[in-house]
Amino acid sequence: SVIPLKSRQQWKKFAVKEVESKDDFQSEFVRHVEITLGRSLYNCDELAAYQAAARSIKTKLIVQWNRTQQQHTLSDPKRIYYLSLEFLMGRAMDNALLNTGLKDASRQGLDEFGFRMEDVLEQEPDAGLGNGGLGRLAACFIDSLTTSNYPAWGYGIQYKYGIFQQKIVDGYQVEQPDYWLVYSNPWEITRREIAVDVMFNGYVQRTADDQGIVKKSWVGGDFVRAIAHDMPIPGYKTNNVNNLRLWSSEPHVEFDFSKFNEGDYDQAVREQNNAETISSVLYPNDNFYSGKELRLKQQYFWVAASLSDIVRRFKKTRRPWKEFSDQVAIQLNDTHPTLAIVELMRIFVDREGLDWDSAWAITTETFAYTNHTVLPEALEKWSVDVLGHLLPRHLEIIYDINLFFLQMVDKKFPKDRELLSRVSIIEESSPKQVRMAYLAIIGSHKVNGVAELHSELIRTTIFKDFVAIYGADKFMNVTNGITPRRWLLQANPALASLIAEKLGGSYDYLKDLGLLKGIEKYAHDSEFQTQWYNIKRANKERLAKLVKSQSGLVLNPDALFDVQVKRFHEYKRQQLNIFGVIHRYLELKALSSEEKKKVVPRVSIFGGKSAPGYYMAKVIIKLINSVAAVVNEDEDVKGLLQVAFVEDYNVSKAEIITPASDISEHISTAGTEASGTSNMKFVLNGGLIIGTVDGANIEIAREVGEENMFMFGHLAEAVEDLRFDHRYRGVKLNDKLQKVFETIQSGIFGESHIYNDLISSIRDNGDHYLVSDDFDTYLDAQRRVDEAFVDKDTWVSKSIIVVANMGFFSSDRAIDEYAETIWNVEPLPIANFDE
Ligand code: T68
Repeated sequence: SVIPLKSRQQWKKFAVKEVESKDDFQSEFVRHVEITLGRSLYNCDELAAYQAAARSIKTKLIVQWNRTQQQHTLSDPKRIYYLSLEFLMGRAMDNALLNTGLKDASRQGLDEFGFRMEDVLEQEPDAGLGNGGLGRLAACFIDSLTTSNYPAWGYGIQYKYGIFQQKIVDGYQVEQPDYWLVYSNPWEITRREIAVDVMFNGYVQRTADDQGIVKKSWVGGDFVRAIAHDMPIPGYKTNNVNNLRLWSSEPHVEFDFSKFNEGDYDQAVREQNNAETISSVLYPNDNFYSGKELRLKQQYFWVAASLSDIVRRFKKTRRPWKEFSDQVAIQLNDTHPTLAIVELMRIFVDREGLDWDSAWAITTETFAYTNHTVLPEALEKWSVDVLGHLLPRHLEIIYDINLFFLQMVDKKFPKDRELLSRVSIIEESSPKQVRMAYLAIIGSHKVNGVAELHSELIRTTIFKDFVAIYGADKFMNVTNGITPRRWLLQANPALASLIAEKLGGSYDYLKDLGLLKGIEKYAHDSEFQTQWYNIKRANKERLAKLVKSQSGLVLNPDALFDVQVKRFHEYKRQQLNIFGVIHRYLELKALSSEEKKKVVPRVSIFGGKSAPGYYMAKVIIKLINSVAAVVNEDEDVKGLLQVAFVEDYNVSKAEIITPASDISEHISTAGTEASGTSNMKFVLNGGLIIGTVDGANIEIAREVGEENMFMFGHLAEAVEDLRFDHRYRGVKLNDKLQKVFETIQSGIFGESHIYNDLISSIRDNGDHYLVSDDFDTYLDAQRRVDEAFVDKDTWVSKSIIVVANMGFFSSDRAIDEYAETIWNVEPLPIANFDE
């Protein structure tokens, strides 16, 4: 499969020319319009322009991708494999242009052909292969892995339908399918030759060898084929191009003609459809586990294909198995890929003939697990029956892992039966369940949380017993981060440029975010403040344009923009925010016209999706939209209060919304938001935060200074007692919240029965998320926000100071921490060499 040495010179004469200049770009562009798309200059619309431009840029990426992979093959470094069921990539084009330095050349090129870059970029559908923070974290991490020159692969699923598109109809969320591949994906290479056959069902066969040793093998099941789709991942100013490999499912045999000829057409088609169903849709739940069999099928399908690929790559090096974990680090993004631990044991023991103990030692050295939540309803547990039916051999291996683990525990803590039942991988309930988080811990050498408080909480609550068993060193923290390339340079080019100017004309800070500190000394420089303010103001206008195009609502860009955009969840407490808005509305209506003159105008902006089956979250969305309808039409509060709901919040809308906030809300019940990452994005763009003492808010406050944050609410330590109080003494509503509830019940926001369950969940059913407990201090924090906003100079100086101190929250820092403390890998820069 290799071109012979003597032919290589000839080959190189025709080496693909990299796209570097405007002319290169235009030449590739025309070729793609005419040859790839079969169109002409008489028939080239913006969509065609996007598709041709994307393919032209991809040319450069692929050349570098090939070079990177070739060098990795030669130097054979340890590779990082990031297994994530979600990669919330958003759009690829602007990111690729900025990373490769082709933006100006291609802008000019497009311009000369009569296209505006902005319009062409708009043609790209978001790659919405994720729900929220977890999926976006994977996208930021793969960006940082590449930019920092780590040899890394992402593995995921190429869902045919990404996260649904949200429409708001009569104030309610309506879901529509997100068929993002309609015009195919110009960024990927489909490699039909890289196909893995994945088995399901079947049974375990036992055969004895000459010495009477029983060998087990899994046989007799049905096959589904996994096909590789590769997305080249460019880094910022580096030749390193990593790979994101996404699998799609297909029937194993194209079509069962025997069934077809027997006249069983339906059955033949059904089998075809069943196979394709596996990769057809992303499950739309965030922080919630639903236990559907198809989801388990997705997990094994993806895990089996990815591990087969990883093991095949290792085998090509002809190294002994004991070197596997020196060459391979596999990071489990949550428990979704936990079956990989079991699959690797099956490969080692059943197929490669390793003894159990050696196999186990290598396996645990290979894997590490990241936990993203302590919410009990989000922890994965698969029914033993379902798992055993789908994956009979894997269930046996899980039982063996559990047996050896419990024996070890029993040795360490003799006769503690309670402990054994608490930590057993198998929950002895009916039906019996496999606790995936426990399996992930036992099969990994490191377990990490995603912010300091969260990592402390997993050590002291849900995984406490495992700390006693393994010692505290196995459990660590790596605070999340975000990529400053997408979330500053791409989302806010004007601010990125102003900062570069102040830092001596260099964009180096985008790779070394600590350098931001250098702008702090200009925080009180009035010319700099004006430039800073004007950029924020322009970003607010850009957001106002988006809102107007969606709903017709015209926002006042001089008002304080107060933003809460994230998935809808009771723990994230959008209800607290909207109750606060209703309170503000009532107060404003009671003011005299003299008093109104002193009010700080405010625009409350919401956005986010609810899981389609999450009733309470959907009620909250309806309430927000209904409040918006009333407030925006009320002459009494005109110019003082507006409420906007941005439909279909996604990555590309986040790029417009994030740079436009004055204040953003991160107001989860303390101890529930593992980290949050949008908090970091807003602050990096000069927005201040109103937030609870939760997740990464705490570390942000430490870095940027508490005096520059608006913190409120009960602490995590208090939560349990407050809930206990609610249960036994009932919930006390203060007058203001009581008044808000009465207003809702008066029917001015639509028939009051719509909101009965929302109100009762707080007033009558224990207020699990402590809305009543935090309402007063929330209003007080909002009052402090209003007061601070009046003094423009101080506000802008705070905005500058917080940005200057955000260096820690780059995902480059997070990835370096993983590399050093978990994976034990070093960067490997790619020379711009030829062979
Ligand atoms: C988020 N988790 C955390 N889960 O909520 C957030 N869940 O605090 C954290 O910053 C982020 O992870 C990154 O660490 C999620 O986004 C999910 O989306 C999810 C998806 C499937 C099943 C369960």
